Amino acid sequence: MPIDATLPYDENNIFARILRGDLPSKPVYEDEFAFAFHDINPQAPLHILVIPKGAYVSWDDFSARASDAEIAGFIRAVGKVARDQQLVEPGYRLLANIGGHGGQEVPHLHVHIFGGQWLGPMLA
Ligand code: IU
Repeated sequence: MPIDATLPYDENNIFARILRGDLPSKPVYEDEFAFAFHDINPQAPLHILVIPKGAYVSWDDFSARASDAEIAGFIRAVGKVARDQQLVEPGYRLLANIGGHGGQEVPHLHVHIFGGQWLGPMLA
């Protein structure tokens, strides 16, 4: 069920619990600003989620409230994961679903990284 991205941040959402270490994940990368882990239901041979460590629901929330350091750190982390996973030369796709029309399911901002094969003109 897609979320309402205008709701306040829920400290008990599933990605907040993963960040706290209360729930397991398959980590790929972590630094001061971001955490990356394998999607539990991969839609491509490589499907990684990158999340900011701060409590942000959506891209709008993040861009409005996060510090410049958090925003830069998060964007750098997405790029670093793609480089570390050898995705730059073959190419890859970034996606952020936001709110109801975007089909966002988890109310903690996340960027999907898809790769490992030709992804077609657009994901369904
Ligand atoms: P969305 O952009 O909010 O629609 O994507 C949520 C993603 O989180 C989706 O691809 C799920 O497979 C993924 N996911 C996960 O990796 N681990 C979980 O425990 C849950 C969802 I719930």
